[in-house]
Amino acid sequence: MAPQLRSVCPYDCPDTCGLLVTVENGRAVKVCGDPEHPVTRGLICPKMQQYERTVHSPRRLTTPLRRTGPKGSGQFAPITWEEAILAICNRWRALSAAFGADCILPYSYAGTMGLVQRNSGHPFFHKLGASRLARTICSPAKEAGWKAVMGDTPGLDPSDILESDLVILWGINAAATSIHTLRDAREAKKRGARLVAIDTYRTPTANHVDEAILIRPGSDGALALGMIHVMAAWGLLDRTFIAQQVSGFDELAATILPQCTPEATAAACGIPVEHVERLALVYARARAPFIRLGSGLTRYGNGAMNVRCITCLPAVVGAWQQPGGGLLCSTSTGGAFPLTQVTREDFLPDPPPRIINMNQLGNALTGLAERPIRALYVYHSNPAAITPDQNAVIRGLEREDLFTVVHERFMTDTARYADIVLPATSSLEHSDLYRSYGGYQAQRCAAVISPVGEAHSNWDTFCLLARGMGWDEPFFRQSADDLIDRLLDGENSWRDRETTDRLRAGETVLLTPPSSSRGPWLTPSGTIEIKNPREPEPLPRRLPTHAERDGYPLRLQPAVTPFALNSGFYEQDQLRERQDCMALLMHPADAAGRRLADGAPVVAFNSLGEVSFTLRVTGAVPPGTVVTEGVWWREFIPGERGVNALTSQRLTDRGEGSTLYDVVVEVRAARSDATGCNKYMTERLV
Ligand SMILES: Nc1nc2c(c(=O)[nH]1)N[C@H]1C(S)=C(S)[C@@H](COP(=O)(O)OP(=O)(O)OC[C@H]3O[C@@H](n4cnc5c(=O)[nH]c(N)nc54)[C@H](O)[C@@H]3O)O[C@H]1N2
Ligand SMILES: Nc1nc2c(c(=O)[nH]1)N[C@H]1C(S)=C(S)[C@@H](COP(=O)(O)OP(=O)(O)OC[C@H]3O[C@@H](n4cnc5c(=O)[nH]c(N)nc54)[C@H](O)[C@@H]3O)O[C@H]1N2
Ligand code: SF4
Ligand SMILES: [Mo]
Repeated sequence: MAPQLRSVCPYDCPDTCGLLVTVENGRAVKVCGDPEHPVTRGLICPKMQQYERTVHSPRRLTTPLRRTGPKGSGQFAPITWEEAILAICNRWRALSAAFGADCILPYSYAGTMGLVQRNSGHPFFHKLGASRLARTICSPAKEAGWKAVMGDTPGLDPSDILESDLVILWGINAAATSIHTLRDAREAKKRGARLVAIDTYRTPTANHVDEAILIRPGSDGALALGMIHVMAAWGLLDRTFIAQQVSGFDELAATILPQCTPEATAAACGIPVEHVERLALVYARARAPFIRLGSGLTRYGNGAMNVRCITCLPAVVGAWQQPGGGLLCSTSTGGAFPLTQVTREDFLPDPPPRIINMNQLGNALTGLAERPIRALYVYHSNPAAITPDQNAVIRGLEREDLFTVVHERFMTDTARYADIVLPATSSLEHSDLYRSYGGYQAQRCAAVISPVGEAHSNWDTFCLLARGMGWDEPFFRQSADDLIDRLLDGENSWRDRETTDRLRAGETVLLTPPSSSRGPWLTPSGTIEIKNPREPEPLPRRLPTHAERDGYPLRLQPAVTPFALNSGFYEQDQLRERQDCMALLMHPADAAGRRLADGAPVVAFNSLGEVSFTLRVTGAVPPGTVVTEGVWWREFIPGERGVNALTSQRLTDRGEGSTLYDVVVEVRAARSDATGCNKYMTERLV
């Protein structure tokens, strides 16, 4: 029988599922969930059920390539690795000598979440003296909002949901993005819990809950403060818990809460007054209310403040005292492994080079007149598709004088603009150590097949580049497994010797946070800080979003699809077909007002750009909001631009995060010659 080998899902997903891979004749032929995994217990999402189709896709890049046509044309010719490394290092040496090494910018994010492969560019670029990248596209505002109230208190164990009697899935599309959270929430429901979702449209998660509350984008802070107002007015707060463990409530009550009436809240959130009151009542009366907070609501100009307001809820009702009660943003297991052994901050020059915010790549490539970026190295990220303000990013990538290298598994929208493309391994072809950010599991895994074609892993590529630069540090002569060993050196308060030995042996382990998620609170005052004097805004309050000042009538939500992960998985035809085509979901009243019919080709536009979609008229979105799901590859969309041509480079209130959901647009019919469905669908129809 063909062997089944253990691996871990490498994608940017909180679940970090255990996998079993069947290998035949050196090829992965089947991938399924590992039933012995203590957390994920064999359940994996549709995206990964045919991972072998990604790994052995005919679209895989198998050799290095050199550009032969205009930038963006996708015309390339194969070259050898030696030629590629020589060309890159020669160019970087010349640029560094002429302009300083900080004219080189690395750009990476989360193609793989393994601790070694994900971070393996850091030591290289630190030593090179390249510009640094602030990797803040995902959810730093969530962390900032949590931290403002709870300090360094660790996140709850997600399995606490099972003991809750009220689970609120707040701004999280768990059916798509966290299937094990949904599994546990549904189990809690079977045991009698009520499930509520708070979102901006009816996502697939809404099918599993007792009540879906659809609010105006970015109004969550208002909703949370309104709930506190109602609970205070009705005498439903836990005054003893507040007196003993919370600071700043009285000031909140005196200065902020009076304006947060149910009427003002309902108006801000676009829901009836009774819904605000009912939610407050249900929350206050629950024995152990559990809030699972997603990231969608944090990607706004007021994102961190919204999280702060919501984080006050469990404090004012004392939910933290009950098993099953509380709030989970994410688990941060950063302390478990000495990551600086990989990132090597000590390689940085003194003074350290400038930092470029990844959300503002467009500005960095087009607007730094004095010290322009002259070389870009992209690895495990697809900025031409996923980064806000796509028009600015692409204008930058089109610059003839920008030397761009892309290390990738596929010919992505970004790779099309490269001068040199390097083929990357998939997770089945390299070793790594994985830890979850939605739970406490960690696991080491080795390659289960040889690299496809001439692909190299991120780490191996940086070792080749280090050699090409003529560096003789022993650090760059190690293997990925040597680095994993370093991450597992010694024990610490997260993992004792036995756990560490089991990790070394490739078993899944559960890390133990060194302190409790239910207090003592790891804040400077030792209390839950509703008032935080170290914040520019010491008290939570209602802040406006960016886009409400922009003057377009419809809120746009660039949401996720269950059948892709950011711009990943579009290489699998079957998954892409399940997404139909790049659609814009609109409420019937908004469509009627614009004389637009279901299936019509439409264009959404704002001051940043315009994007073609196929209209889907549906009651799943409330009036005033439009939704598109997925980050499509350019070759499968009706127009020239994807949804991020409409999103902006503006940052969150705290954390310098992206504001991808803080967008407004207007929508019109497309010119009559535009095709309504994507090219791919059209091809299928003819
Ligand atoms: N299938 C799939 N899984 C994924 C991903 C994917 O693309 N596809 N992406 C992965 C990544 S990188 C991440 S960060 C996570 C993100 O996973 P989640 O934390 O679930 O975040 P999002 O899907 O961005 O947003 C969650 C929900 O928030 C809603 N939302 C948007 N704005 C607001 C608001 O103002 N208020 C409220 N209450 N809700 C709002 C959106 O409609 C969406 O349904 O998922 C990961 N998993
Ligand atoms: N409109 C819109 N924009 C979004 C989002 C959204 O929901 N909507 N989500 C946002 C969020 S939350 C995030 S986190 C970002 C994600 O941004 P990215 O992390 O850039 O996301 P991906 O689209 O997954 O692109 C990762 C790329 O890495 C490649 N890859 C995978 N493994 C490896 C490897 O081992 N080595 C190398 N070299 N390459 C590898 C994959 O082929 C893929 O093309 O996007 C953000 N942008
Ligand atoms: S994407 Fe998430 S749910 Fe799907 S297999 Fe990977 S870790 Fe599990
Ligand atoms: Mo993300």
